[in-house]
Amino acid sequence: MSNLVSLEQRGALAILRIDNPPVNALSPAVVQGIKAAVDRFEANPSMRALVVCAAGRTFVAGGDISEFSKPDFTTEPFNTTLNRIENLGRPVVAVLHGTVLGGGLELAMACHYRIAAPSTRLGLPEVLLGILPGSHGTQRLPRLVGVKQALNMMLSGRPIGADRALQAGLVDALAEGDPDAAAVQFMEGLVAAGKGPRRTGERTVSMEDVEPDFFETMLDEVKTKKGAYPAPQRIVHCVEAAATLPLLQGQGVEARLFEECRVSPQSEAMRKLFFAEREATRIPGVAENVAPRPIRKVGVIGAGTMGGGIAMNFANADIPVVIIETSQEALDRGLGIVRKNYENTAAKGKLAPGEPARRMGLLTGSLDFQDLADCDLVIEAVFENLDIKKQVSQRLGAVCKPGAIIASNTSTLDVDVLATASGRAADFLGMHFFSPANVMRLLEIVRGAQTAPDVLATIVRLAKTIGKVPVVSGVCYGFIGNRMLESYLRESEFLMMEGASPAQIDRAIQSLGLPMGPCRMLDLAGLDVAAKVVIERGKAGALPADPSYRAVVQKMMELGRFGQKTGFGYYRYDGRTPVPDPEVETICIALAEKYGIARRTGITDQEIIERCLYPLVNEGARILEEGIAYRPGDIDLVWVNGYGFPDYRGGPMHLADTIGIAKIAGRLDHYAQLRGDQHGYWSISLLLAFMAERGLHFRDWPIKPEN
Ligand code: T1G
Repeated sequence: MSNLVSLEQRGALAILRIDNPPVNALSPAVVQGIKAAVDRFEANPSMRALVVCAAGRTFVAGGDISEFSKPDFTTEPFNTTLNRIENLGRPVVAVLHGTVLGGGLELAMACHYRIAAPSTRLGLPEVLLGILPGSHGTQRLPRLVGVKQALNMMLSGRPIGADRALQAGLVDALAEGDPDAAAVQFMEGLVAAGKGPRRTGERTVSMEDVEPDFFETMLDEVKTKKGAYPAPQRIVHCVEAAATLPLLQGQGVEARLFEECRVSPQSEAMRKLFFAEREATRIPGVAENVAPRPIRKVGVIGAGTMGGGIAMNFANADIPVVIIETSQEALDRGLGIVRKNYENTAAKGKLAPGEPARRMGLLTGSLDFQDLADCDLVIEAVFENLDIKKQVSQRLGAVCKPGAIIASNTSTLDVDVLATASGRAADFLGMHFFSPANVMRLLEIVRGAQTAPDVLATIVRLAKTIGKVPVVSGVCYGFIGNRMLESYLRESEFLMMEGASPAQIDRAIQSLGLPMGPCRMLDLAGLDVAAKVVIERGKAGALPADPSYRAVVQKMMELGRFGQKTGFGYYRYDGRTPVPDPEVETICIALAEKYGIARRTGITDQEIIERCLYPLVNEGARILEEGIAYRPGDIDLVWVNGYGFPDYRGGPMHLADTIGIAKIAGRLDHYAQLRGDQHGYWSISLLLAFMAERGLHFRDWPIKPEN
């Protein structure tokens, strides 16, 4: 037997235990070990029943994702063993705890009975990796819980709790206390009751409450909502096969469609993001075993849109929050918006009825900074102005207790300047949330020059607690995301002055899979907000010596065209619906004339994509060169979780690899020739040039340009 899988006999029972830390992933060795254990069980009739369980913090959390890109990867050996387990002549019970996901739940469903610890979560999250359950999950789950519940679980990828699993018939009992003892007791009960194997595969899928055109409707729905993803449609086909074909034929359909997903570029991109998310928590210079500081109470300065959203994240994680405002009226308004937000979510059935009140109970409003004195972390989310933020940082440095962490939600300003103002630079860092802060998953953590390692480790860990994807950035203008966004917005404005309409620009960018293009995005965020950032940078002398630089957004603000909130910006708005506005073209024609920019027709979508995306990738390479970001994967996480970049494209750096680094470098050079490069907009970063010359890709990271 391998040390990853053991088979122990206890009286008439055999205990098959998987032990492959940290999450008992089904590596080839584990799959081999399970097969060997089943061989031994089959060969030993004195073993009257089999208990399948796992050591450590969780039962099997799925197939080993790191194996899926291997050309010879196959689910066949594991699947054969699953059918053998199901067809055993003696009862088999799976004892579940932790997160029973993917192949782990499929193993459990091949067993005849399932008992679970009350805190167990069960799910088939494969769709989040761009694949579908490939070990009979699409065939056995509908037989156990019905078509609708099964599709809901497989199309959302969300796990369900043990209670719901019990109600749904996915598990047979909840096991309090020692799982082994519970298993022995459960099996002895079975044997005493003379109950034998109960094969899920022999069940038929109940079509009782299923409309005749159900699968057709579902297919249309997923094609509309998730057309760019290979897996959802195939999941519907697999479940339809489960409902209409015998088990083995259904398994055949599943195996074929699983393979189509596995080898798809979309799944490769999404799997890469899975590991990038884990890798992003490793911070150079911060040991993995640094003890985090305790965060039991949080303070938030500012109850505006960002402050309110930030506070909700902590209340959602049961961490009490003090929210500070300058006036009672502002405080009441801010807390009122948070309450409304919770009530709306509950009204949609996404929060239990009592939850809005309970979470509001964790939020305390105050006008007094002294009420922050016992907070472990304080985040300032005041107006994006350097002087105001310096004053607030200074006050926090004075009022916060020793050991408290002080953070700024600035999206652009110099965190080291704010850290110095606080007088506690080692306890200071940036926590850049994205609007709406209670929804967007990204948390850009800005590491100051003096931020202490335990402060970083604390906030990276806290990010996971509040359901965020942490990415650490060094200090520079706009950190990782907004810095790369700058060139993307610059080119979108030049394209408008040259003759492309906002609608054409947005359509071209949306063809990449982004939910909206730059014009619609800024209209939503507010053209006044965007213009003020440019003007502030101009005052700080941080803009190129180009009078036409970001001239369109500044003109829009001048004309009071702030975007959706004023009913017109790059578009005119009919409610929330953007409508092309010929007035914008008039404005751009005038600006083009003012700055001597030639207008032209026939600007292609491809040119728009190249001029918006390639400089963004080039800036990403510069950010890697400077060590502002530690890995290309970190940059991809920023764009996927903060800017709506489609996960099935893996992020801009992954997409650049699929386009080809040499091609991108060539096109940057092309535009430098075509447009002139007096302002360095098209100058190729050292890293990108180095990679292009040597045929390297971002996936070859780490790359040192000098050698
Ligand atoms: N394969 C390989 N490595 C995995 C893994 C997996 N399935 N799950 C986790 N890891 C690694 C992870 O990279 C990290 O490594 C460490 O374990 C701890 O993870 C046929 C084919 C289980 C909820 O999609 O959702 O089954 O960084 O930091 O926050 O149908 O991990 O320490 O080196 O995330 O406590 C389906 C994926 C696979 C579940 C735990 N299963 N995992 O979260 O720890 S497809 C999944 C998770 C499948 C079959 C198909 C989470 C977790 P390192 P962690 P965590």
